[in-house]
Amino acid sequence: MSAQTAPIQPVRVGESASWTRKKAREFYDAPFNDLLFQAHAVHRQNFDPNRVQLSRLLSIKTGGCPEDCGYCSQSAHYASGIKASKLMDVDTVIDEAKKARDAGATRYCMGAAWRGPKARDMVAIAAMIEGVKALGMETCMTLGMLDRHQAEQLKEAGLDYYNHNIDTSERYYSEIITTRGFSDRLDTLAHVREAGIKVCCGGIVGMGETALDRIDLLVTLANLPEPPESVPINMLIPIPSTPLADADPIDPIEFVRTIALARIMMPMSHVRLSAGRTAMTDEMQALCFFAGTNSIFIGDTLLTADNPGQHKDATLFRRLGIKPMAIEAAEPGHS
Ligand code: SAM
Ligand code: DTB
Ligand code: SF4
Repeated sequence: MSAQTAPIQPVRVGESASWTRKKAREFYDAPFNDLLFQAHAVHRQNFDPNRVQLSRLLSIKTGGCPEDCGYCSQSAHYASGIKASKLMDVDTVIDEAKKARDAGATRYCMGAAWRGPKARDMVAIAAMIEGVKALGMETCMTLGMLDRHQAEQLKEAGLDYYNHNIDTSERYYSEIITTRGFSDRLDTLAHVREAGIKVCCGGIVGMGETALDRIDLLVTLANLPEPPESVPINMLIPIPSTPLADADPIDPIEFVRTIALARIMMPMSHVRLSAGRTAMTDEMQALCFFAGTNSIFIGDTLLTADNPGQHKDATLFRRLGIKPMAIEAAEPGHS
């Protein structure tokens, strides 16, 4: 650590004390090298720094969503040009999952553009979970809000992870989404946790939020009764015709600071470099891996937007000496 700068308190691994905004801000605002040094040290104590978990996404029900999330191509409130479709049939989903497994993904994440699932959808959803698990993959679903019973149904079908993002700080949330509140998100997260499903929860940066909003997003996540096992950090993919189409891109250094802070505050969680990698240089992604990110989506599409694709990622991994992580090593707390 530089002798000229005030030392930042080292983080004890596994520390479960609650995080304050002030403490988080000290890390976020520290000289970049100090922040990265600390984040990387925490990362190495908990994970193999040269292994990255690979997930693959599929949109099982696209577009026509009644919610008004200002970043989303799938909201019916904006004319983004995405055609609405019905829920995909179970066999197609399983065939796609097989392709993802053969391309190296160990977790299959299925997303639906719903406010929440309807009772009539649950049979097909359960069959998708069972079918994908039978391929030897971990399963993740993101279907919008869940009540207690729906969370239990997903658990019974064998679901490993549920993705439900809080997206930003509580303060900024209502500027991005008006059709549901921040507390609705927390309620669903509690139902998922109580049902015994692992939590995947993160946010989006680059939506015009302040550094303090990014810090508060991470403080909320780290202070959940149990931090999420998986923390996706998305960089906004600006979608034409949505309210955030012209948002100013985030400074890459601020983005890396956000990743580093997530790693320090949630030392045992997988931090996923999620949406937005097509707009990142290899050097920016390399810094993110150094700062502690250790999960990505592979394949050339996310839900509706582009992702770097197999060739680009294979080249990046080769350049950095990074290898895919096996399922057992992806178990929370494994090092
Ligand atoms: N409808 C469900 C929900 O909102 O929970 C699941 C699907 S939703 C598309 C999953 C997450 O993708 C959102 O919470 C958001 O964090 C992220 N996302 C959506 N559009 C994005 C975009 N244009 N750029 C970056 N992240 C995005
Ligand atoms: C998450 O945090 N990011 C993924 C996943 N969870 C479901 C979704 C990214 C979506 C990017 C925009 C799109 O493909 O439409
Ligand atoms: Fe619907 Fe999810 Fe998109 Fe919001 S983020 S509009 S809930 S699909």
